[in-house]
Amino acid sequence: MSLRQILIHPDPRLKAVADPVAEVDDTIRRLADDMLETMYDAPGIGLAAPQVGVGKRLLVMDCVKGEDEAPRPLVLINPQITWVSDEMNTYEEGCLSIPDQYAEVERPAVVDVTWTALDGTPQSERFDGLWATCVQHEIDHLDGKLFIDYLKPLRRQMITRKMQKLKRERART
Ligand code: K1U
Ligand code: ZN
Repeated sequence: MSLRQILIHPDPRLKAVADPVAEVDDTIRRLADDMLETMYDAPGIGLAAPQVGVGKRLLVMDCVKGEDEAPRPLVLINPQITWVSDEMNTYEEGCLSIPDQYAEVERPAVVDVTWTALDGTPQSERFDGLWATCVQHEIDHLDGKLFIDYLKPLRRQMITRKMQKLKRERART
């Protein structure tokens, strides 16, 4: 397993719609392993393949909160939201591709998701709470959408400028 570099916004690879995974092979299994390691190292609760520069529809997440609770790493290949609740939930979201910036985003509180697992079997689950917020945030990444796209243009511009400055500073060091 190895750590992958997380792309920082703005980057055209974060705006592209990712391609479906045609076959779960060794390349995909290694990508999933690397992404889980990268997510835990960051640390984060989710990570989508475009964030590490791979335009495939694959995401990982683990929203287990307490230290005393067992980790629950999930790998979702070709995930699809099949149902959303009318009830909405607002959560202060962050993003590993937009470091140190947080904003409230409103999304459906409960979602049903289907996907293919690493062993190739079809899966489905109803997610709520932070899991529901996270899976929607990550599926947005697969569609080239960032949480700042839900904000008013001025706020989005301010955050984008901060990220451009951060990238210039990082390139100098
Ligand atoms: O997609 C990403 O960039 C990962 C992102 C996921 C996410 C966070 C909050 C709401 C929705 C989706 C993160 O993991 S940001 C880091 C973070 O939230 C966190 C880090 C350490 C402990 C707990 C949370
Ligand atoms: Zn994100």
